[in-house]
Amino acid sequence: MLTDRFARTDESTTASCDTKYGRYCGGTWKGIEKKLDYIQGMGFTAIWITPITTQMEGTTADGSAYHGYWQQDIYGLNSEYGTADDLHSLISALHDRDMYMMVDVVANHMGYDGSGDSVDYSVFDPFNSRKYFHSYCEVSDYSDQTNVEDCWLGDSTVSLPDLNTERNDVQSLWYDWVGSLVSNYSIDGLRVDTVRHVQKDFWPGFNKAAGVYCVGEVFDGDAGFTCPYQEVMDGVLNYPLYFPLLRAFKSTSGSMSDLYNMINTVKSTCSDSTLLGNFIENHDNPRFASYTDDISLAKNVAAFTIMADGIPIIYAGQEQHYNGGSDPYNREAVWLSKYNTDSPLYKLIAKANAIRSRAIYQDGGYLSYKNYPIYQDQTTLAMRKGYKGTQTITILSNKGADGDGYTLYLSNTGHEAGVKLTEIISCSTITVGDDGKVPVPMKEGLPRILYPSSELKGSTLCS
Ligand code: ABC
Ligand code: CA
Repeated sequence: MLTDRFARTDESTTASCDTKYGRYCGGTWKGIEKKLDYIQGMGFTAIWITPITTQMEGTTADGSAYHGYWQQDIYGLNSEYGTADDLHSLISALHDRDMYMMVDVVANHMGYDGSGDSVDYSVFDPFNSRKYFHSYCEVSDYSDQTNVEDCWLGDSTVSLPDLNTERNDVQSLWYDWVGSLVSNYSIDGLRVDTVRHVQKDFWPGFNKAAGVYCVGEVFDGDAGFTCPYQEVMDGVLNYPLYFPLLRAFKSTSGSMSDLYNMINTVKSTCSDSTLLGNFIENHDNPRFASYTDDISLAKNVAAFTIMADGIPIIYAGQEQHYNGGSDPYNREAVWLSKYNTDSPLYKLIAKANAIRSRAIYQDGGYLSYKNYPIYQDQTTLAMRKGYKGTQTITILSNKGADGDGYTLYLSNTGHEAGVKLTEIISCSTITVGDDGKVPVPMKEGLPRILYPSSELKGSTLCS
């Protein structure tokens, strides 16, 4: 979630928030704490919040620092979100529920109200001198890694002074900082910003000093480029899968084979696909529903995100089928949905998370078992995750809500003839045929998730 956009201390569900202005809308850590039931009700066990550090103040033509990526003082907190006590209180509340806190952190840059050649470095704490930074140039060529690492993000309105992360003093400051941050607040994991903009050899020390799971942002769809970052950090956001996933489901004519192939490519190229962060939405890309308002397509991408290898990430507002386009329009206030727990995607996500949790509960090896596609046709992709007897079989369709009803006879599920399976989305029971094929009832382009009925005994799922 973006902290500023999730929930307010006053629990207002009407406070206005016009995304186009790029200003603070009033979300806080206290607000989040009050809405943990809403998050936990979908089956989530962790939240990822915006960077917490003190930001550049004021409003510019690029808006203000409501998103948290324009820090100036890394030892202070962003008072717009609350106090240190509020943050501690939120984290304790999470831990009391056996949930985790993941905080977003930025080591690549600071933020400055002005162009790169006009920076007053004394405003930064601790990097209060020009010597800590790379000399000014703008990132302009993503095919040139030196340019990407040494030049600056941002623009001439708000520049993002790029730290000289090769310097030993900069490295020690960051490593000490991240270690203290994690221990002072009992943080459980980090989302690390702009990882591709810092030289690789900076990251192992950072990850080690953090001492918790780190998932890095390497915004690139090429597995050959992105996966190697998993050698220097626990995990990366699954941008390689994001693009084919979007293409497969953003219309009823998307390519399933690109997605099929990418599942295998990521698995063979990244060192561990089960530690990647899967998503179809985030605060940098247009909402899924900005491409199509088809609810079945949205259900399929959500189901895929949760049932594939890796850590499922749902961007707050996705469960309400928000449809904002590019930044800043994709940053709608979640409170305006009134936190509707009856929305179709809220319920779908809750179900998919529930069966995933059940599969983990029934088999401790479920999460590390590597998912693989078992079937594809023009509109369908099926995949298996989990050892024989406790595997989930997920069948995805891009036929859309107008899709016809039919039976898909599915092979290669790993199930023997006669075994009874529960289809979790419709709560129907299916028996594996004598030929070993599973007759899957397809309808309205809905996703299907199959799990052995015997393994659901004692669970409330579909009972
Ligand atoms: C915003 C708008 C700007 C506007 C400005 C005033 O406000 O985006 O248009 O001019 C923060 C804020 C943003 C703000 C920026 C800049 O700061 O959230 O609202 O911009 O001031 C992270 C965060 C992101 C954050 C920053 C900066 C970094 O998630 O929220 O932004 O701390 C690059 C970076 C990536 C960054 C992302 C926004 O930009 O690498 O770290 N995200 C290519 C490049 C990518 C690049 C991407 C977008 O374009 O390879 O590295 O990301 O510019 C695929 C390819 C990809 C390719 C895509 C487009 O196509 O495989 O490689 O990505 O096919
Ligand atoms: Ca850099």
